[in-house]
Amino acid sequence: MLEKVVIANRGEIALRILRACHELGIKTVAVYSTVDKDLLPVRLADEAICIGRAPSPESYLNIPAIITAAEITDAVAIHPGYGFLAENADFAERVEESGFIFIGPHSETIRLMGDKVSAIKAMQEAGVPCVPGSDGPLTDEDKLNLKIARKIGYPVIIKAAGGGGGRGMRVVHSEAALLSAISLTRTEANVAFGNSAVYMEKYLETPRHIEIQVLADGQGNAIHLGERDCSMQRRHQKVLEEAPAPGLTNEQRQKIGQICTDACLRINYRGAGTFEFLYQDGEFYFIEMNTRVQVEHPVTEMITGIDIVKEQLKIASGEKLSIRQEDVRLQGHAIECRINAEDPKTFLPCPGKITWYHAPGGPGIRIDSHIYSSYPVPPNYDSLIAKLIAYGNNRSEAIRRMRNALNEIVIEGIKTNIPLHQELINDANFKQGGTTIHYLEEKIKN
Ligand code: MV4
Repeated sequence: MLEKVVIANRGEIALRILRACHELGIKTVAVYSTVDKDLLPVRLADEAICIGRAPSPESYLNIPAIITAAEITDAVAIHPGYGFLAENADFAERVEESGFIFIGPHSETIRLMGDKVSAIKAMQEAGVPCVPGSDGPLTDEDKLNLKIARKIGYPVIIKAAGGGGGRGMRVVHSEAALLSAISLTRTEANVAFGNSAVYMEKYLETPRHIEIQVLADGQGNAIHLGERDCSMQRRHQKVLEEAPAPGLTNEQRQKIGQICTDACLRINYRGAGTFEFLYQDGEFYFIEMNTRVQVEHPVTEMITGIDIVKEQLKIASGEKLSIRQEDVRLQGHAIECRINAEDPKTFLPCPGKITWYHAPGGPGIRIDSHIYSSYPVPPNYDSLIAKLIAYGNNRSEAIRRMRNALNEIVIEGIKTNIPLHQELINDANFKQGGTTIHYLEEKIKN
């Protein structure tokens, strides 16, 4: 097993990784910015190294500082968590070149998936169903682009190859708007990502966002852990996730899961990964692959009993997967509410001191959070302060437990989106299940 790991992240995920390391007897090194010196993972780690000032470019995005922290502590591996450098292929490459293990896929895999055009091409070749589209980057030939769009059928969507996660996209409803939309998206993509490549897809109007969790050891073994439904989102920020996806049949799950594990073997994938799909009219359409552990991984852990972060560490240490597909049993239902330090009405971030914190409990309740009474939420980072996860033997039990936990939790001193979650958990359409990616934004309008 790995001897010592640098946790190149902060907040709840740093604590989550620290707990997994300590369970496996791995020593931990926390790295932190000056504003995070009192953070729980910093207190609990075996060693802690300050890597710079509060702004993330000076600390959590500071590649030389993080690699130096690994060098001076004699660590053997670096876990990037999510966000920050987690999907930065150059970081993974420099970690490898410096003689450390990057806890994630090979840097080439991260690079492949970071370019959405090459990711889709790889998936198409591996037999994964994709959205009908341009099958490659668009050229500057107007006539050809008009022809491609006409063949796909309007509406179409223009996406930046360097984008992802909702950045750099434009929906086009008619031929008259196509060419200007392509050139506008190109210009924006060039500014935002330094890459002007764009591609075209059929625009799906009422999809759900369903993603498949995979684990692969890079030694010929890959399994899937079923799916998560992440459709409840606002402006590409997920708000509530659940597993399994309401209404999906076991046959559908097995089929798409097998497609994903086959693809992992085909591209020699290593580590934890997520295949993101749009799901509409009973069909799956691949859009992107995430090469990191995701915020919402706990709902999958709750219904499988598998610790995804521990599996990441075991894979990184060179172990073969010890879980076979037939050992993966999906049982019950789990829901995660992302609790943010933000105004529940305006969604504006609301940093400040938490004057009182009471964590809810009881059967099936899990909280992944680094907060405590008197914790100051700094203004410099993402506003996620806690993930409240409720497990039940079925969806309605999970919902009832979540409702009770939301009534029990107390976070005073700052505004949070708990009131939004309380409203959502009682929402008739949510209770029904299977709402689309547009549901929450429409609901908030009213
Ligand atoms: C789409 C789409 C509809 N049709 N692609 C947004 C995030 C990025 N991962 C891909 N996104 C979308 N791609 C086609 N062909 C709609 C979205 C989309 C979306 C997807 C998942 C979750 C939330 C979303 C919110 C708005 C749009």
